[in-house]
Amino acid sequence: MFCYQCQETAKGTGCTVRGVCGKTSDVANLQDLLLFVLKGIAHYRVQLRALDAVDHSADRFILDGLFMTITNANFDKQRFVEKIKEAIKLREQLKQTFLEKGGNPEKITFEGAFWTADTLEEMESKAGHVGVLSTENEDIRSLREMLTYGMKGMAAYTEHAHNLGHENPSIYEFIDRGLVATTLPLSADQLVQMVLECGKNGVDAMALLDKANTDTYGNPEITKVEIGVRKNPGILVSGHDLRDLYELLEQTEGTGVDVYTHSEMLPAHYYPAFKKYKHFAGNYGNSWWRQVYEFQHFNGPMLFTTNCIVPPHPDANYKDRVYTTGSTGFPGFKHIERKPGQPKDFSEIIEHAKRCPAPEAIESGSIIGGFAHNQVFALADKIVEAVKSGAIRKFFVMAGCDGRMKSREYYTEFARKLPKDTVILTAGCAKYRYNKLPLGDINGIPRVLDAGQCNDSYSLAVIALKLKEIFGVKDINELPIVYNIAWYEQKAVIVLLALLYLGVKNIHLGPTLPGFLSPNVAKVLVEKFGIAGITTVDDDLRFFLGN
Ligand code: FSO
Ligand code: SF4
Repeated sequence: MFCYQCQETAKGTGCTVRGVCGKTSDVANLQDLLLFVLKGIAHYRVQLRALDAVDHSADRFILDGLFMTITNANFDKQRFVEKIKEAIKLREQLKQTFLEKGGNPEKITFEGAFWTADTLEEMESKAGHVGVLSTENEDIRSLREMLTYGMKGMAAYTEHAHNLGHENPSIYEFIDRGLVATTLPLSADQLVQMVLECGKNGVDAMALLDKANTDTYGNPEITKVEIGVRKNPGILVSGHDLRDLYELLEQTEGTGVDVYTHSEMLPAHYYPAFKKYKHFAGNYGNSWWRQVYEFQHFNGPMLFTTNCIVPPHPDANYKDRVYTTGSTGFPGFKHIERKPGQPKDFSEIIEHAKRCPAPEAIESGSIIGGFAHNQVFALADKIVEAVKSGAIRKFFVMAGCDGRMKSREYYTEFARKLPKDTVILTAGCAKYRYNKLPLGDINGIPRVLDAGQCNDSYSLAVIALKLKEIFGVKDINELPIVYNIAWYEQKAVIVLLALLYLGVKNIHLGPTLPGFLSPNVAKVLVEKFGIAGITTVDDDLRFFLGN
C-alpha cells in the first residue's frame, strides 16, 4: 500500500504498511483498484458526452465510490470487493452503450476501461500496482493526487445534496473529466489548470449542498445546544448526512429514545426543521477522534452517517453497538442500506437503544452556534458597526478539521491568546479545539461564530464576499480577515481549493502541509497563492496582527 491523502500520514510522507488511521494494506490497495475502475467508467462517460449521449446511470455510483475511499469512511474489505464488481458491471454497460452509439473503442486506451476480474485473488494481484506510486514523476503524481483528493471531497458534498434531491450535472461532468485527466499524459501546467477548475467545482458543490440543506431544513439560526445528558436511552449520530439524522428523528419520536449528535453532526441543531423534535437532546462529546473515549460512556448505540470512524480498541465496550450507513463501513459494524425511494429503516438501532441504559454525562452546559450566512447577514449591521468602531479588529477563519496529533493543541492556544477584539469564524470539526473556551463576546457578538459543518465553510466565503461588498473593497484580501485553517482529510482539500478559486490568498494551513505536495508543487502554491504553514502561536499571532 501507499497512501498519503490525509494530514496524519506516516512521517508526513506516506503510510506504507498500515494506515495511521487503521486502514489495512489490503483495503488500501482495493481502494486504489476501485479508483482505477472508476477512472475507466469516467473514460466512457466523457466519450459518451462527446457523442451527445450523456449517460446518467453511474452519476451516484461514482460519488459513492469516491466517498468510500475518503479517510476514515470505510474499512470494510468486503464492501470494496462488491463495489469493484459492481463498477466493472456498470462500466461494461457503459462500454456497450458507447459502442452502440458508434463510439470508436480505439479512443480509449486506459487499462481501467477494460481490465476485469472475477475473483478476489485476481483483484488483489492487480490492486497493488494501480495506486499512487504508479505515477513515477513526483510532481505529476502530486498534482494528480491533489486533483483526486479534491474530487473525493467534492463527491462527498455532492452526495449529501443528491440525498436531498439536489443535483448539478456540471459537477458530474467535471468529476468525469478530472478522473480521466489523472490517467492522461498531461503536463504539470495542464494539471494545475484542472486543480484550479476543481476549486471552482468545489464552490459549486458546496453551494449546491448549502441550497439542499437550507431548502429542506431552513436556514441555520443562533442556537444554544445542550452538551449534557438526559435520562432516556439515546442514539448517538455522527458524520454529516442530515437526511439520515432527520429520518432517524422521525422514527424515534415517541419511542422514549433520545437522539444526540457527535462531532460533525452538531450543526444539525441549528436548523429549524430539526428543532421541532423534543427528543433531539443535544451534542455528546467532541470531535471524531475522541470517539474512542466518549463512546465508552454513551451506553447506547452509535450511527455513522459518514466519516470519521476510528477502529475501536479490541476491548472497547461499544464494539457491538455501532451501526454504519451510506458510504461508511467497518467489519463487524451493522450496515443499514436505503431501499430505493424509501426512508432508511432504523428500527433495529432503535430497538437496540431501548435495551440500553441512558448515557453517562461527560460534560454539562451548552454551546452556541448557527452562524451560517443567513444568520450573519441578519447581524450584519451590528458586525459592520463593530468593525467601524474598532471593537472588532480582525476576523480569524479557523475552519477545517480536528485530528489526533498533539501539534493541534496549537489551535486551542491560538484561540485562547487571540486578543479580545478579534472574532473566530469557524466550520468543521476544527472548532472543538476552542468552542468550549470562555472567549466571551464583543457587543453581544460571540467571539467564536460557528457556521456549521466543514462544507459550511462555503458560508464563511459568502460572508467574506458580503463584507467585501459592504466595505466597498476591490479585493477580498483587503478585508481584515486572516485564514488560519486546520486540515485533516480530503474534504478539507476541496475547501482549500474552493477558497483559492475565490481568490483568497495567504492561507495558513496546519498543523503540517500536505504530504502529497511535492517540493515543486508546494512552491507553486506558495508563489501563486501565498500558502504557508504555521509556526508557533506567539510568532503567528505577531505576524497576523502585524506587530
Ligand atoms: Fe471532520 Fe472527519 Fe467534516 Fe472531515 S469529522 S474530519 S474534513 O470527516 O469532514 O470536518
Ligand atoms: Fe495513512 Fe491517512 Fe491514508 Fe490513512 S488515510 S492510510 S492515515 S495517509
